[in-house]
Parts: sequence; structure tokens; C-alpha cells
Amino acid sequence: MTIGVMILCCTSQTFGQVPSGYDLWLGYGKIENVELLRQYEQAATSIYFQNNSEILEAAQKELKRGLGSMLDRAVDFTDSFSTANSMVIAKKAGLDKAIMKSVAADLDRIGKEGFVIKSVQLKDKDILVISANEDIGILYGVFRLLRFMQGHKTLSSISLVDAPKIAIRMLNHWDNLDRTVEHGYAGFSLWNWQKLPEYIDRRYIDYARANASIGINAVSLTNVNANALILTPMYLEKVRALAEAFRPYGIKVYLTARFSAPIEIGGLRSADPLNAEVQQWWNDKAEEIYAQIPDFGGFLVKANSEGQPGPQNYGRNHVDGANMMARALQPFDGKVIWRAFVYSEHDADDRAKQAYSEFVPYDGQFMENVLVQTKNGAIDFQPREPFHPMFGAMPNTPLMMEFQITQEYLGFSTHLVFLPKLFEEVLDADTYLKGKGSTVAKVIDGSLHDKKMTGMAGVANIGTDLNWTGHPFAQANWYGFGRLAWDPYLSSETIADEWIRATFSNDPKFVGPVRKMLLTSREAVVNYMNPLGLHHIFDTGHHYGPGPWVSELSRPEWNPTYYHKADEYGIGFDRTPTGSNATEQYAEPLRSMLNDPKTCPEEYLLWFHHLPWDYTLRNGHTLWDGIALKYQEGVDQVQDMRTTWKNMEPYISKAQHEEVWMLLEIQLKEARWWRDACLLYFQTYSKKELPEGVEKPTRTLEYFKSLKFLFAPGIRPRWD
Ligand code: BDP
Repeated sequence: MTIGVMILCCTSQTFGQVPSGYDLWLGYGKIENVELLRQYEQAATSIYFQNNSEILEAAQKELKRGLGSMLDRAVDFTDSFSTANSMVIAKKAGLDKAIMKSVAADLDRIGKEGFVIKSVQLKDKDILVISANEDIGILYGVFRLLRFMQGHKTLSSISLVDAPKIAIRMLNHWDNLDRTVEHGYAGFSLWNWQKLPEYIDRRYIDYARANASIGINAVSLTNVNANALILTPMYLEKVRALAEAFRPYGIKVYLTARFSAPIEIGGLRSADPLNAEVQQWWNDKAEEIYAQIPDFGGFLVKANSEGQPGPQNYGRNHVDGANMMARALQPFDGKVIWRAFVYSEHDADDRAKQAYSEFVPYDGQFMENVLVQTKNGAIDFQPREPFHPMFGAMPNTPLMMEFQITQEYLGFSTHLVFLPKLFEEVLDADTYLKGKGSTVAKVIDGSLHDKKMTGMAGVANIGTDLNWTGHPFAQANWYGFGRLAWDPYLSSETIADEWIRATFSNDPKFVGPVRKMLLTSREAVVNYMNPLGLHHIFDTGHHYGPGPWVSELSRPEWNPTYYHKADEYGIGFDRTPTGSNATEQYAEPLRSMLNDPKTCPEEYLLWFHHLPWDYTLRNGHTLWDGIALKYQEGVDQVQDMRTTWKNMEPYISKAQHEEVWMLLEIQLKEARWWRDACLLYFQTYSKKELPEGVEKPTRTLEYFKSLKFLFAPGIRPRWD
């Protein structure tokens, strides 16, 4: 029996109050409200469920579990339709004619994965119908109905017609074969390679259920810093077992492909993409994989980035490399997801410009089954970055969004930060590529350039921790990512609301304040780590805590001093035409707006400008005072989060409450650490007093500099 299952069955007896959080947002709490219960009971009197596939079987099991738990009774199904049914769940092909009439128009516009949930009148009786064109639509519809009920909504005249706006909705696991997780803060990798393929951990199924419940339909199992061994027969057999476990939940498996695999596991002398033997090796490998996993998704590739091998090792380019793999996968409808996260220490140009410079000239040259996966910003998953300029510059290439759900730069799994707020900000940003309103969301969902092959990936924050994500609130980031990959126009507020109700409580006295806390948490972390456009001032390697003073690393762009450029005159990175001119990568009128510090949004001020310490901000403060006050504001916001949480005690279990309370204590301590360390350091340049309202540091700069974290989680220890 696995850890997960043991915990589930023993929670109440052995561990008493341990808040496992294992159920995620699928806890299906019992409905207490009498009126709602009556309504839901009525709908569940006689359920016709057309079940003739493994996906439908999964859907039926979920409905049985969810309804059973909310109604607190066993729920059964009938497999023959009659007008006495209160609920009808069937694909288009299996619908009664009279019902069909009411939903036909909806079914026509929801494609393969969409669903219709509707209250339909039949012979003076209301019947709740879930229908779809394909099995997967039924599964998504069942999950949606259950969530609807978890939100305690009324079923009368329900009408939900929905379909995903993005085709590939994917988690990227940065999991190594030894089960460590690069920048993972929730334990070890879920994939137990040693016990696979025979042993199917119950966790794999619950993981797949959770993903399907939010519409995630693709997972890449392995680290982008790839190990070629995953492509050997021994591992492929294990991958196949995982693919089989995920298939009933509509999830396709992808693998990271190390570019030099033909050498490392193929015995070839080269991995040159123009070499016929190398090409043949990949063709054969694709054939071998598809023989085992017929619905294999494809390869995710990090090439010529941070020391990973790639086509440039042979004087070739990204198009040569990506298209070689794309040709191998094409006969099987496989995809190549080629990452654009590239920068080089040999390129003297601003790191923020390099991916654009390298990729934009290739626009339109990639094969049809290649997507170029681009991080949301041009540097690296910072608490706040302007959107990546590539989104506004490659109309002829499917660009896939890469967000990071794991909190590498956002306080690991000890800080409560609601990331959908960050994701929403990026998706809503206007590229102006085709004039006003050309948002990143429209690039990603294909509507701006009329593309069908679209994708969004999130670097997973999941591990073997009982609650999957370390911080119980980090579950909201997994949830929110999935919801935005399904619909990039959803508001973070809606997502927060759904998640709180499904996970904790529907009590308005809980939902309101906690929702507010979630929605401000992202700005809080920006304020206490990287206010006013500061970025990448993390301690190096592990990225735990502040390290703005680090300047001695061999690669210039790995040093925080490269990014903040503080000196006696001022602070910030000049990316205007007088500096690196990174702003030229953005379209007008955005470019001009960013170029002028007076019109540049202040949240990006020091990202684009190097300004004097006594520069006047819009609120009248000098830049130095403004920075200091922002750091203080961040700390104050965490204090407020603690106050909010304190008041939530009556609404959840003591154990749940305590767990988050203790984590908020760490967050407060670390927010102060960030504030004091950064201000003391920047003060050595500004030579100015801290303004009124900013608490005085109780430690010295030397103390903060002396802190070393050899064993920070998420990274292999460094002894040097
Ligand atoms: C950086 C991480 C590094 C990843 C890299 C990537 O520090 O571990 O390998 O991104 O995305 O943020 O490839």
C-alpha cells in the first residue's frame, strides 16, 4: 500500500488531526444545506450513465464518489434510458431524440473536448443532462458538475456549455530519474521508477484525476535537463505503464529528449541533425516508442541552453534540430515542444534580448508539429516580469506559454503566493502585434494568428508530500494553472473563489477574506522581494533568499549585480536606446511607453531604467524612499495575511489552521529578511537614511551575507 492510500484510510484513527490535504480540491464535502440537498437528491434519483469505455468508466467512478460523498449515501446508475431518469449522461450518439433537440446546437460548437450541462424539460419534468461529442467531454463535464455542486450552486435552469480554448494543457515535471526534483519543494518525484512498470501507485491515479478535473491533458514526466536513459527500452516500459494509468483521464505522456541521446544511448559518434544516421536513429526511436505508447505526445527539448547539448554543437540551428525530431514524430502525430529559454555567456548582449534575437529570425521555418515553448518573461520566472517580447513577434510559429508553478523564485513552498494573479497579468498583457487588443492570451490560444496547434505548460509543483505541493495553498497554483490553460480569459478572482469553496468551505465569512488574501499575496511577494521592477537578486543557484551582493560568479548574467546595477548614482537596468535597447523588441506604442520613465508602468521601472536615487516617483517619493517603502509594504501585507488567517480559525479544523499559521510565520520572517538584507545592501550605494515608516534592521549586512544554504531544497548540494 502506498503512503497516499495509507494516509487516506488512517487519517481519522491513527493520525487524528493531521491535515493531509491529500484530497486536494476533490474532497467533496457533505452538503448540509437542506434546500440544496433536496435539489441535488432530486437530480440524483435515477441516473442514466452510458458507460462503454475506460474514460467513461473513470467519469462514472468520479460521479459515484463525488455525489456519494456530498449526498452521504451510495449512488447507483442505470444503463438503460427511460423518461423516469432524473439525470442523463451520454454522448451525442447515445442521446434520446427529444433531449438531443435541446442540446444539438451546443454540441455543434464544443469540439472534441467540450461538454454541455443543461437542465432539459422532458414531459413536464426537468432532467439534468451532461453530454459531449467524445468520451473525454463527458469526463470533463462530470468534473464540472461536481465542482458546481461543491460551490453550492443551484441546479435549477443550469446551462453550462464549455470547451477548452487551448489544445495542449500540460504539466512539465522537472523530475530526475533518481527521484529528486529540480526546484521541487514538495518532496520527491511521484514516479517510482524502481517499482514501475508492475507497481501502479494509487497516487498516479489520483494525480490523473486531479489533472483531469481541471482539464490538464498532457504531462512531460522528466526534467528538461534531460537524462537520455529515459529513452532506453527499460525505462520506456515504465513510461508505458504510467501512460496506461493516465489514459482513462485523457492525459498524454511526453518525455524530455536529450539532444545527444544518439551518442549516449545509441552508440553513434555524433548527434548532428543533418547526419543521416542520426536522423534514422530518431526515426527508429519514435517508432519504438509509439509501438509501446500509441498516443505518446512527443518530445520536450531544452537544447543549447545552460550547457545542454543541441544542434549548435554541430554548427546547425534550432530549426535544424527541432525539424529533425519533428520529422521522426510526424508519422505518429507526435509533437516537438522546443524551448526558447536560451542565453549565452558568450553573447555580450543583454540576457533579456537573447532568446528573441535567436528565435525571431526563424519565424515560419519550423515544421507544423513544432511548438516553441517560451517562458512568460524574458529572464526567468521572476515574481514580476514584463511579458516575453517573443509573444509579440512570431506570428507564423505556434508559441506555447511556459509558466512556473513551482515557486523557485517565489519563496519555495513556504510562502503563500497565489500565482493565477501573475499568470493573468501576463495573459492580459497587450503585445500590440496587430494593434490594440493583441493580448498574449490571444497569441497563446491561437485566435490572433488563426492557429489550431496551441499550448500552455506549467512547471509542476508536485511531489510526494502528503498534500502534494508542500504548502496547502500551493495546491491553488496547480488548480489555477489548469483552469487558465483551459480558459486563459478566466479571472484570478473566479479561480480563487472556486478553489476555496472546493477545498475548504463555502461559508461567506471564510470565502471572502481568504479570497482577498489570495489575491493580494502575489503583490506582497513582489513588494518584499523585487519591488519596482527589480529582478533576479536572489542568492545564486538555489534562489533561496536575497543575494543582491553576489558578483563573483564566472558567468556575468548569473550575478545579481548584473541585473540591478546599483551604484552611487542610482539603480536599475537601462534597457532603453541609451542602454541595451531591449525595448526595441516590443511593438509600438508599447515601446515608446516603456522607453520613457514617466510613462513606463512603475512596476517595471527598474527593469527598463537606471535612475538616480532621488528620482521622483509618481507618488512624490524619491526612488530610494519608494523602494524602501515598498519593501516595508510587502512585510505589512504578510502581517495582514496573518491577521486574516487568525480570524479564520472557527471555519476549518484546528490542524488545518495551525499548519498555515506556522507557514505564514516563516513567510513573515523571510519577508523581513528580504527587506532588511536588500535595503542594507542598496543603502551602501544610496547612502541615505531609511524613510519614516520603514522598520530598522536588527541585523547587519555582514550577517545576511554570511548566510549559506548548502542544503536548500530543490537543488543538489554544492560544497564549494
Ligand atoms: C532556471 C532554473 C534551472 C532550469 C532552467 C530552465 O534555475 O534549474 O533548468 O530555468 O528552465 O530557472 O531550463
